[in-house]
Amino acid sequence: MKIDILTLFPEMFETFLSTSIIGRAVEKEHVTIRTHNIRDFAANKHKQVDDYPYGGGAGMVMMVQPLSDAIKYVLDNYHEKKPKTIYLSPQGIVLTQGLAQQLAKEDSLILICGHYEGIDQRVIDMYVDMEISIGDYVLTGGEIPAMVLVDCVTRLIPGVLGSSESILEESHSNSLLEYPQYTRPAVYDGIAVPEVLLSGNHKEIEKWRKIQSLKKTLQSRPDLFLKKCTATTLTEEEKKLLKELENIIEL
Ligand code: 4GT
Repeated sequence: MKIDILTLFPEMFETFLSTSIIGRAVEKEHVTIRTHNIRDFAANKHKQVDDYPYGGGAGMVMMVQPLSDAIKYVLDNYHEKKPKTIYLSPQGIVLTQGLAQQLAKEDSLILICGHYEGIDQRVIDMYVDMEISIGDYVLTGGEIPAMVLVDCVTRLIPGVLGSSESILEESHSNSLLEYPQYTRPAVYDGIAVPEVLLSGNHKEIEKWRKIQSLKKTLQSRPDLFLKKCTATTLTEEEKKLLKELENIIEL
């Protein structure tokens, strides 16, 4: 996959793109990620990229010209097929694991990072295919949301994760949260690892983990739990585990 990121602060991406699993994915060319400084496309001699909002109000708006020219530059120089162009903003549809799975199938993406009060609407109208939010809160810029999107999409590209970093059994891929994990030592500060995990009884371990997942989801994310109960029909095994769960926690 090819990803072009348009930002006023390309240096924010340096550590992210060269570290850990993302760094390895870049090195192995599972993904090609370029950052472009929007300020380089400012036509104005002061290299101005923002201006006062029409209609008044607080803050500044990112101007249409530098952003448009940056997008055109990326399209003309790096892409034959039109990449899916995404603007990260609190007004977008919320990023989910399902959306990340869809995006992971794309050949190329352009990510636009806003600052100040956001970007001129005409950029969105002319070039943006999709507006994406990483959650219901406000940040100072779209750079961290762009990193969040790059991280969660890149790890879904075949070959990026090793077999020990498997993505088969994890939070959100089945609408349930992950069960608790433990590693050595078996006892720390007098606190022991749940005995079943040391038992070697794989059927019992699987059952314990499923109960823990259901319990954790019910406690932390009742909304997800409800989705799981309505969108999918519970298997007989899950119904049985829920009955057992009723005895463990107060509903
Ligand atoms: C939050 C999000 C986002 C911001 C989010 C334009 C100016 C947007 C600042 C930027 N805040 N961007 N993508 N929840 N702030 O995804």
